[in-house]
Amino acid sequence: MRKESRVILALDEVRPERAFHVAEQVQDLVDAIKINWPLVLATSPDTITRLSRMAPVICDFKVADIPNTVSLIVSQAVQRGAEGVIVHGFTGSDSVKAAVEAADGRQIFVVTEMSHPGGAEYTAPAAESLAKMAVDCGAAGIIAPATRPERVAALRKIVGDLLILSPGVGAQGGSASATLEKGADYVIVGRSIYGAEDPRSAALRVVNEAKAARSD
Ligand code: BMP
Repeated sequence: MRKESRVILALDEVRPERAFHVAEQVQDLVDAIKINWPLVLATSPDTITRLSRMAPVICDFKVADIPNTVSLIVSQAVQRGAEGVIVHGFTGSDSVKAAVEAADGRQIFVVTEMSHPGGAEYTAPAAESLAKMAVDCGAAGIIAPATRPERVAALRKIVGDLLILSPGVGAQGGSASATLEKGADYVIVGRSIYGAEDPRSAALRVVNEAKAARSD
């Protein structure tokens, strides 16, 4: 995955034409495009391949299953052009290891503490051990909440130089600069870019904020 703007677009737009239009508008500004079930279900799995011609694609399928099923899902995503796949970690280390093996050199990201209010109920108390497990299983990185930047800082201490991708900027109230300053490598931004009247200008605003926040 590129590491230039430090901004990843979460393309949860479900109108196919609009989704591809947004992707075209911002493909050179973002380091990756993250897609989730809404767009895949509204279009087809071929969307992974189509978008991968514009930017690296992360399949946010939050895979949570037994190792065999995890492996099948990750393989399908990678064969269609995904550079990365997001999985849950509460399934246990055998499932996460199966994801890493099936990724065949592509990147696996493990969800730790989720960004929404409910994320504080079950995922927050387990976040440190999920992060440690991500390291032990050979994952490329973790997902940590931009809505609670102090948690990004705490999880950074556990994951060392693994990548931290942080959703929750904009629509969920998180700030790109605060999250990057606390140690995230990338912020993930959805609605405030794809839902904007001018997605390119909206993306540029986040990219400029990210640039100003970075120390390197
Ligand atoms: P938005 O910027 O519109 O809130 O989108 C955030 C994106 O990140 C969504 O695709 C959501 O599924 C994802 N996400 C999140 O918001 N919080 C998490 O803890 C994990 C996620 O993957």
